[in-house]
Amino acid sequence: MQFETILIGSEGPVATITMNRPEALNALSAQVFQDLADGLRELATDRTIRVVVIRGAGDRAFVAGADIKEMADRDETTPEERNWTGMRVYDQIRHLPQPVIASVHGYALGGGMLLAMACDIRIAADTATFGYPEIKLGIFPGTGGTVLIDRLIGPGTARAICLTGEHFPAERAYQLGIVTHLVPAAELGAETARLAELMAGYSPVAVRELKNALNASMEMDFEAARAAEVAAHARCFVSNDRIEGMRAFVEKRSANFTGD
Ligand code: CO8
Repeated sequence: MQFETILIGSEGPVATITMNRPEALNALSAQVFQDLADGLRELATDRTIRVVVIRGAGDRAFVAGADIKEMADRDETTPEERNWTGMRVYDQIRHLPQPVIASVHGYALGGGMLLAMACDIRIAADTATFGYPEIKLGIFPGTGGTVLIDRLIGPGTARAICLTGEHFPAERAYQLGIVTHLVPAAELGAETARLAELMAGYSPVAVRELKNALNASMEMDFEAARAAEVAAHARCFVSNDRIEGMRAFVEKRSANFTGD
């Protein structure tokens, strides 16, 4: 797959998306959103890929937010459309059938922190820096940014992060749940690979349906989410992978999941 602003490569069942505008700290331009949408669409239907990793090129940033220079130059007549376009890309990540790992080093700011939060697993180097600085630009975190942080870490601290715009270190992001795994910077690649390999060994059916249930919990009310969980679990239970997983346990061997 060839794109202007991102690189997508794979090693066995693990695909890696590299945000590739290091000269702009991997800022999210309209072209980046377009490339991500196209790349994710292809990955979603690729049965050989079982885990997706998102990382930033260069040594300074995961992603330093939306492209401010592009936004500054724009006489914005369709801000709502731009918001929805970005939001749909974050939704694509949350709804991708494969688990998505954000492997974060350097700056993860604004839309970059949101990109990480849209991923299922967020592993960060202890030297990484987070924040929602949008308020300093005369806007606030759009493209679903207020809603996702609120659901993820709770309204009190979410409000403070949005309103102060202050940067905070990876350790704080870990305490808040913005980051799920924190490692010394030198171990980021190895720990990302370990987690990817671990999840690549699980049933693609179970992983997909688990994500459906977790997304339903985030997006629906209590009863509707529980009904969606029951339906997702039932689809998982009738899979060949479920039979294989349980047989393998009984026969004291590792399971060989095929995704059927
Ligand atoms: N957009 C465009 N270019 C950027 C961005 C960005 N977000 N961040 C950094 N760059 C560029 C710089 O302009 C600079 O380029 P150049 O060398 O050509 O001047 C290069 O990257 C290196 O950056 P700095 O020289 O600034 O490096 P510093 O070490 O001095 O500072 C910082 C690093 C602190 C990360 C600083 O670059 C910074 O504050 N960046 C902006 C962070 C930010 O405010 N992010 C939020 C953006 S808004 C957003 O994400 C949500 C918008 C919602 C969209 C809704 C659509 C309607």
